[in-house]
Amino acid sequence: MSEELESVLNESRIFPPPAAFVDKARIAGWEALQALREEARADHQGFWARLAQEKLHWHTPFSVILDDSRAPHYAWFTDGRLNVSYNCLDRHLADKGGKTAIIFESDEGATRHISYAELHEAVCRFANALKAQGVEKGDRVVIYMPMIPEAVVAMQACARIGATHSVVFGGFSAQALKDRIEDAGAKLVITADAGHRGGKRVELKAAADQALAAGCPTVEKVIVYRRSGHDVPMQPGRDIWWDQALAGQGDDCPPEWLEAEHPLFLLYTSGSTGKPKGIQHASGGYLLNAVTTMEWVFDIQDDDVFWCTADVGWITGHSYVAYGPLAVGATQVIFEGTPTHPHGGRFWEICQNHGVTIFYTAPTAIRALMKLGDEIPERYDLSKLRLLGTVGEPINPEAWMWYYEVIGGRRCPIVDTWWQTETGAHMIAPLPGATPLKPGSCTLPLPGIEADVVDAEGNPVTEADKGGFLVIKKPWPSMLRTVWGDPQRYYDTYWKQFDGRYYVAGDSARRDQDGYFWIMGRVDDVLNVSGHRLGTMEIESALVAHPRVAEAAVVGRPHEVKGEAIVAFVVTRGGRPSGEAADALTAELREWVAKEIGPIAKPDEIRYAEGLPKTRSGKIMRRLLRAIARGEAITQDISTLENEEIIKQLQGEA
Ligand code: 7RM
Repeated sequence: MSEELESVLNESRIFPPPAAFVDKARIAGWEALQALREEARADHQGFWARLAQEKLHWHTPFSVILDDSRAPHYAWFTDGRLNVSYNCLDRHLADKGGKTAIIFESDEGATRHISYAELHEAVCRFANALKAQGVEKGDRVVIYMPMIPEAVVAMQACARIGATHSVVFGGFSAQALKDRIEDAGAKLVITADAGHRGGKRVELKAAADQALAAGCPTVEKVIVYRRSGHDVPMQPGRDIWWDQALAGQGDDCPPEWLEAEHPLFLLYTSGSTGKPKGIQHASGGYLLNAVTTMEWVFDIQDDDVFWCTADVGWITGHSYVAYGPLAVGATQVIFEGTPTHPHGGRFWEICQNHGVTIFYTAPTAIRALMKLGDEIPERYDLSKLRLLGTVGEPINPEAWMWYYEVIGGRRCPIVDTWWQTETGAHMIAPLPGATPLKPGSCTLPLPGIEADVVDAEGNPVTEADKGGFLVIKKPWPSMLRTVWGDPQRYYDTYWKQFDGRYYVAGDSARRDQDGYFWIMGRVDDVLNVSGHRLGTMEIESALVAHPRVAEAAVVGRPHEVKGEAIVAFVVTRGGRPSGEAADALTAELREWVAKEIGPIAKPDEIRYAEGLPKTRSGKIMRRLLRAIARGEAITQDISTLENEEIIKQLQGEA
């Protein structure tokens, strides 16, 4: 059995930065990027200190750059004081008060423009309302809101007064909400009567009531934003309408000057056990990397219209909706709805109508929209777009090319950004005016980020295209600080594997002959077939390159001879095949994969369904698929599953 992960994906196209883009880019050309990397390599701490001084407003300047005395509980800029909300709002007022901060489009299509001055006023008033409800510095506030500007107002208001927020995605169930409220020990919950998504009402207040009825003893108050206007029961003494909470509150709310390490937020993410982990982020370091990546990776400019489609319930909606774009004084679009309601051109219509210049979304959305055909995006004027981005999972080269050609008109670089809830900001990503692109690769680590691929002993994998563990070898400002209330779990999950020396991302990756990083999937997604370790993503990528395949997920199942057998779950274009048609397609796909990758990667079994089980953020639930492939009973929590009915199809029972 070979120790290494073997890479079988072969992608050789290279796209250098277009000259017209380089001309105007913040970091223009390879040499400019290399100069930044060199600066960081020569003096890691000095590099981050320089940027922290230049990019952030400090009320009290820091003298300590990095405190590693409790490593791997690292702390940055420890004796400095700042306020994240001040950095996102107040500091723009003098020259950008009238500039649009948020262009909001509701599910129904109504739009609102909110200037920096208006957003500042709204945040200050709501911060005063929180204080009036008894929220103090250090208290936890859970935010369970639709994707509306008030969600950002609530987050920024917490940041202003030093309350630590924990946003729970509005698509999560009452049970998931309760678990998170209890783990965080929240004093106050901010929610809405309901949300609107894809023409449907999401009953947020009802779910919050259910969560609170089942426990949550620390919650004293619930503030309810009236989004929908339908009747919801309000519990006297506990529940208060958003407007009532604001009544009589002035717009003067001086920011709390907080230590750089003050916990800005907790964000829960699922781990390998059932209990979600409260990923704890700090203030100064987090905001610094939100800003540097807005500048480096998104090349943000004063006249850009930036649109990150992520919900604020995910880390992407924290760093690239609620904080990053505001910290750099940008104009951004916030959209409440879904990509295909009321029609499959909704995203492209929004890009056209609001003049979006930078568009950032997930591969799952790109593939879903690609499936609808080129005629739809071709109906819209997408000529203002200048930069595209992806995040969340590896993008298969076929989807990359479609995004590049049909959406970007071969004019827009694509930034494939690898990062995690835990990393706070982009870690491995191109700079669009400097880095030549390869479809499917997130390219190279950002300046100041010491990423590497190592073997089981922690030694760098030096051979090209050999896989290994993706690690980060030096602390960086926006790294998670701990798992809330569970420092042991922080150590065990992220540091133990290499005795505290490296941050372990839990992804496998390889580097090609140019040093480019190719993410192969989560470490537990790696298959070992006859001694060959294969990334599931590479087989999936081969499958989706077949014209009949819309989506594919591949998992392993124990096999007596081969170690693992390959089971593929496939969604086809144009209806789910059955009987002889399914058998014929299976034979064809097996040959196809053999041709694309090699006979070793041929799926042993292919099951067809109308969809794949995904979390609400669009990630395929691989542990669930593994259980299904093995014919095991399903023990994992499927309450957050978007589409429960397809389970039967995948089990072969429907
Ligand atoms: C931002 C986010 C993190 C996991 C990560 C990877 C996968 C994210 C990419 C990617 C390949 C990418 N945070 N992932 N980005 N894989 N290419 N560009 O998604 O905490 O929710 O997920 O997502 O496995 O470890 S997250």
